[in-house]
Amino acid sequence: MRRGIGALFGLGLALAEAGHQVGVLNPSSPFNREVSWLLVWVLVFAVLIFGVVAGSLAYIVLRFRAKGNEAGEPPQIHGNDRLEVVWTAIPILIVLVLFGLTAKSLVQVNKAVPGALKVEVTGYQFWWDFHYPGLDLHTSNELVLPAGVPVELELTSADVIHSFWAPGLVGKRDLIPGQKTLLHFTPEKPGNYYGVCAELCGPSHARMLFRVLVLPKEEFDRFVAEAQAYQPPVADAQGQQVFQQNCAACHNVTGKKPPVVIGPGLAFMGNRVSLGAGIVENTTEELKAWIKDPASFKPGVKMPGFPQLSEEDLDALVRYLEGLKLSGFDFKSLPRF
Ligand code: HEC
Ligand SMILES: [Cu+2]
Repeated sequence: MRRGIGALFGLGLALAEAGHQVGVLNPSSPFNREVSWLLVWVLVFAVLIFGVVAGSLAYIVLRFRAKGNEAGEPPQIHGNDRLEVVWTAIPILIVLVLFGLTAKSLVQVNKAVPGALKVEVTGYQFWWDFHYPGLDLHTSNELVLPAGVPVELELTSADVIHSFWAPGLVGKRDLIPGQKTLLHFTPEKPGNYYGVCAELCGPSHARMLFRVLVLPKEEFDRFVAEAQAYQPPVADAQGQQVFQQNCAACHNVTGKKPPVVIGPGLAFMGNRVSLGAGIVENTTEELKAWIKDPASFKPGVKMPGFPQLSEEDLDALVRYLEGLKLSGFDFKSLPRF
């Protein structure tokens, strides 16, 4: 039964992107376990109330139906104090119980964990920026986290209100300009988790996705160590030149947060599983198509297209971008949630 309901809930998200399995009743973090436990309680009461209401209705319809031989109206009944007190008191009791359980869960999931890994998340129309202040590390659109380690996200927005939601890991939290909100959770299972913006934020709101790549702790530590010592490789000198001339004003490739953020950091482009804020797989064809005309992927996108680049320049540029990577990591093979 749990699975059946989980499947129903997951259906909308499954339609949004086939291949990712997220289910409210198939939780893979303590946060989601807390929420799914609450959901079970709400369902229990909902089914109970439905049973009582639908059952009484069926009983009354059958018991008091016209039998065919009565003339005129049957005897009329006006009010029943005892019944009315009962049907007022019971719902109040149910609401109080649900309120208590919810309050307990709210306290539970919002508790700060000392020593949590801190990540600053900034929302932009229509992409996500991630900065790890304690690690001097910066990524965009793909949040890399260690499994089994508590995380504290500090969320804000550079423009309008967005909302961070990775259904397989944690509930939604708004990103509000000029304000910082916190979100605590602990990812448990390594995987490639699907994320979305859950607050209407402009023409490409529905295409403002992201990924959370949860790695085994040792792999994450290796990723951080190598990212900190990162010297962006130059796989193609001509490509690097094209990049400097056309792209470097908006995109940083160092893996550190630049003083001014305009576009996503592209430091680990060759390791990326997705492109365009999580909307398509990171392949050579998609990357070329994106650079030529990002607006065909995302209406209202804040990146100009580069249809004027020669095929040769574009090939060189893409070779350069795909060479921007840390070797020995295969994020594409992570299980999808
Ligand atoms: C005016 C600033 C600007 C310039 C110039 C620019 N970009 Fe972008 N770029 C952006 C913004 C903003 C985004 C985020 C778009 C979105 O997803 O909504 C982006 C996204 C991207 C992405 C997808 C990144 C991801 O995390 O999924 C790639 C790849 C990219 N740009 C490559 C390039 C290349 C290559 C050039 C040069 C030919 C270039 N950009 C020039 C602003 C710029
Ligand atoms: Cu948004």
